[in-house]
Amino acid sequence: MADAQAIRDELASLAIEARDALSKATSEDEVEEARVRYLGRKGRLAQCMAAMPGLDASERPAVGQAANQAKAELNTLLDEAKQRLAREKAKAASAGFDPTMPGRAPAPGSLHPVTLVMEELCSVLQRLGFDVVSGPEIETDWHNFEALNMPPDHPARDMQDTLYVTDSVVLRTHTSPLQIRSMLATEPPVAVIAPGRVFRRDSDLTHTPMFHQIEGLLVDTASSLADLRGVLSSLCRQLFGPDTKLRFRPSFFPFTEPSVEVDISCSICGGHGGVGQDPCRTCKESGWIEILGAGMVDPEVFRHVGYDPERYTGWAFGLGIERVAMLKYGIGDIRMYFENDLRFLGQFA
Ligand code: FA5
Repeated sequence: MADAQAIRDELASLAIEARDALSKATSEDEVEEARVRYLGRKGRLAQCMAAMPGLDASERPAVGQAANQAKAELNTLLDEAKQRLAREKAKAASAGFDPTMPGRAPAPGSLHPVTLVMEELCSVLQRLGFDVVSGPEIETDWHNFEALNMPPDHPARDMQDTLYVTDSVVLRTHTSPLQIRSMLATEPPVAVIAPGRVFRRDSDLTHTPMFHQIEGLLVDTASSLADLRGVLSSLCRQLFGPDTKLRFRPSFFPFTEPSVEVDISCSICGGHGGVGQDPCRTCKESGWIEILGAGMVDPEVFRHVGYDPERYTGWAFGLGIERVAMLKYGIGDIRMYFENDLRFLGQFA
């Protein structure tokens, strides 16, 4: 038979000890330790409860009530100790606050060099009167190739291999499909530019599988290559300085006739082919660097979009933005633009 008085004494003394321990606790760990010791499954209160069935039936209600009171008191003591510690912690944190210290500013981000050059190109061309248009990066084969005179099996497709989403839908390989979309959407005169991302199966020092182009298209009744030259000269001088020279070389694109490739004098060596005694690696000592393809819109392309080739003439150009950014900032490896190294990207703010 258990001793009711002994249980009562134990309940009283565990309450006194718990009060003492919790009022002195200086950490959450110490509070938890006290909880386990007094209120835990094998703690002192649980031991008192375990002894209850051995009591005389007449004594059980009173001892049970005393045990419940002790339990309620222990819970209150635990809550108070936790609240006290939380208050002390908050006070300590605010005690270290110095309102005269400079704030911790978040590191400011900066625009990507490709974005900077794209915005500069767009703003110069918009001032010359071109409207900015955009179109899908996942493009139909017809807009990307066929309407631009590249039927299936045309050899020019080899230079622009890409991912096929279906047999007739591709990741666009250039911004030239925007020529087609713009002409289908409106009657001449047309003067648009189309900046955007394009995709090809390319990868080396000067080629990435994803890159950016800006397309330019002008169509009216009397446009000529001389106008194109004027627009491009003004664009390049704004970008690379007033002494920049322009060179047109004959080339071939299936959707322009005649076609040209446009070089600018090398901004690294000033067009001399070398810097002091050193040969210029950027232009491979030629003094010139290719930045875009261009030409007069092929009459066959006009037929595809329902324009009368007897009435209208037009020219178009497509410029690689990473290439221009490499020249402008003197970057030797195009892949650096896409490695996301903040030490590199932070230099273009
Ligand atoms: C074209 O893409 C034609 N659509 C351009 C054009 C438009 C011609 C309108 C006539 C009329 P090309 O494949 O040469 O042409 O690419 C144009 C420019 O994109 C190149 O001069 C180069 O600067 C850039 N370029 C091409 N491939 C890559 C690549 N993989 N990575 C980075 N830049 C590239």
